[in-house]
Amino acid sequence: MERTLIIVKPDAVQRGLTGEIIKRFEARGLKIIGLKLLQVDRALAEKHYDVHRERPFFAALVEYITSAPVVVMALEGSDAIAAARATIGATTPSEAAPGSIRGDLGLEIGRNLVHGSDSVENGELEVANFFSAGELLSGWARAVDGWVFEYQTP
Ligand code: DAT
Ligand code: MG
Repeated sequence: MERTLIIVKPDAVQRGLTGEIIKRFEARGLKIIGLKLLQVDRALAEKHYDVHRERPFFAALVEYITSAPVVVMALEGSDAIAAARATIGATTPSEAAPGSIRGDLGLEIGRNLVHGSDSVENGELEVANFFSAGELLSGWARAVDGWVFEYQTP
């Protein structure tokens, strides 16, 4: 089972799209193992986006993610990284496929609604950056697990 960190970004929370976005990951079959509302501080934002530190948009990115509350989720599932990124869609919403979150709900790269981890390694690291061990319920059994996961019941 892979883990991915999903952030419902400030624009999505402000637009009242939190439920719509969570619904899509739930319907996909991914299992919520952590969920909370928080306001990201500068230190956490800079850590989360450290890979982009030298990019020209870094300051705006940190400003955006710290500007208002976000909802963060840790999700678990087979191929969770690829599945979640497909559900999220391309980085630039105007180019994202219809049916994806960004393709259905957004237009601009600086207001692209949602974050999802891009590798198995980063999924583990990002979940640990946003959640303490005590805030995660890993491996809890859902009634539907055997109908979502053919072989790997967590
Ligand atoms: P993603 O969020 O699809 O994983 P990323 O990791 O490449 O995309 O970039 C992280 C965020 O940084 C992205 O959601 C929006 C912002 N960003 C990326 N490239 C950008 C660019 N060329 N101009 C402005 N913002 C950008
Ligand atoms: Mg990324």
